[in-house]
Amino acid sequence: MTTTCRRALALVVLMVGFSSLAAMALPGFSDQNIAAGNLNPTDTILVQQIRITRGASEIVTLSSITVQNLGTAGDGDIDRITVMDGGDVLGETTAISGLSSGITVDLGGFNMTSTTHYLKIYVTVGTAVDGGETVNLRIRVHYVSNGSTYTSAWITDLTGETLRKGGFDVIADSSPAAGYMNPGDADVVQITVFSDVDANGRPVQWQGAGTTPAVLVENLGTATTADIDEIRVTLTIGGTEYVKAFGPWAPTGTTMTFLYQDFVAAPPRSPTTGSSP
Ligand SMILES: [Ca+2]
Ligand SMILES: [Ca+2]
Ligand SMILES: [Ca+2]
Repeated sequence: MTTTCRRALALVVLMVGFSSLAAMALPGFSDQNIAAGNLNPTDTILVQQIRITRGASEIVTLSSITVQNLGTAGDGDIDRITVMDGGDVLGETTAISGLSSGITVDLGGFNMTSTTHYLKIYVTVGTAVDGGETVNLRIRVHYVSNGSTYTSAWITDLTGETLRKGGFDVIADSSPAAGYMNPGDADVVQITVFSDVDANGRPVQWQGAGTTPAVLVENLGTATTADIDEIRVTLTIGGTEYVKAFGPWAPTGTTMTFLYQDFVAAPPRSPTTGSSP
């Protein structure tokens, strides 16, 4: 190779380098790691937030986003996807079919007036969830920068969310270990913790006086009404105990039903209305 040839090669490499520097001026996208937790039917919850930054002299318009769910929640589990900037809705869709492979939400040509914006992605949960389905979104942004169109790389939600069927999101057994009971003995045989742990900020409220059961107790063992004399059920809600005092174990079949008024004489709360707790 001659000296002239080497100079020509060096020049080509240098020009490629300049070209790469120009490309680095495009906007930056980063996931903000929203960990919403459990989502219940009818909830509209922020699940992903993306920080977008542009250069001070760069003119950027956001055209649309592609949204894909990498989790297991299907078309019937999510009713709506909404994209917001601050308190403004930039776009939304109820055409959820195809979410597992990617759907488009039109942002109407949103002009980035600030150098930093936060795209907020909300999902509205449907009413037919089984519970346990997962939402783990990833987004790519289609935009115009200084007159040229671009598509960002995929931006994946760093923490996914889980759909729960509503009401109590976690039910855990913390019963004492199995033991023996003799005639005349009374002891705690079961402790179960029902928790409302979700992103909707609404408490589970128990049904007021009426015929709707508050608690069902079923004996899955072989002891009959001749073997079990009495039962007592204690509900502890927010540190307050509501007690059904000792009374005869009198199941219908295997199951005994306790009503609200078995625990409280005067309702401390109105019955639940509205969306899922
Ligand atoms: Ca998330
Ligand atoms: Ca709940
Ligand atoms: Ca709740």
